[in-house]
Amino acid sequence: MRRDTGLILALDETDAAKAVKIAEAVSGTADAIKINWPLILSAGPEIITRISEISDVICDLKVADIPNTVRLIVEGAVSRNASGVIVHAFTGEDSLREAVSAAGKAQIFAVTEMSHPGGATFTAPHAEEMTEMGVRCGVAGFIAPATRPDRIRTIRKIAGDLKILSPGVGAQGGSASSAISAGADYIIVGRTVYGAKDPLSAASAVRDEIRPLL
Ligand code: NUP
Repeated sequence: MRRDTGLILALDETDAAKAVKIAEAVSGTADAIKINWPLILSAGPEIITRISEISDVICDLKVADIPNTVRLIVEGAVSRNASGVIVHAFTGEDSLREAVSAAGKAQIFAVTEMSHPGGATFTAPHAEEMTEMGVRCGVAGFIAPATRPDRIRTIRKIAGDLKILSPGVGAQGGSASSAISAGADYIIVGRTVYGAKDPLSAASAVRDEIRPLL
């Protein structure tokens, strides 16, 4: 995945035609487009391939399962041309290793601490351990919360030069520049961009905010 703008669009728009239009408008301003269950469930898994014709695609499937099922899911996403897949780390080392192996040349990103308030309950107390395990398993990077930049700083110390992708900007209250300053490589932004009247100008505003910090 390139790093020109540091912005990843979270395309949780459930109207498939609208989603493709937004992807086309924003693709030059975002380094990748992240798609999640809401769009995949409304448009079907073929949307992964369709969006991959426009941009690098990260499938945010938050895979959390036994190793065999993890492999089947990751292979299903990668065979449809996903460049990356987001998986949960709490499932443990065997599942995470299987994800990395199933991904082949595609990248696995492991969730450490989730960005919403509930993420503080179970994920935060184990985020450091999950990051250490991710490093051991050979993941490409981690998902860490823009809503808690101090936690990005902590996770960065463990992650070394692996990638950190941070959601939680805008609608969830986090700041893009604070997250990048704390050590994130990419900001993941959803509603603030795809829900805007003019998604391209909303994306450009985030790009301009973080550009001096990249
Ligand atoms: O901890 C996480 N927080 C989070 O918001 C891990 C995620 N993968 N996400 C995803 O990022 C979430 O599912 C959504 O697709 C996106 C954030 O969207 P928004 O809050 O900017 O609209």
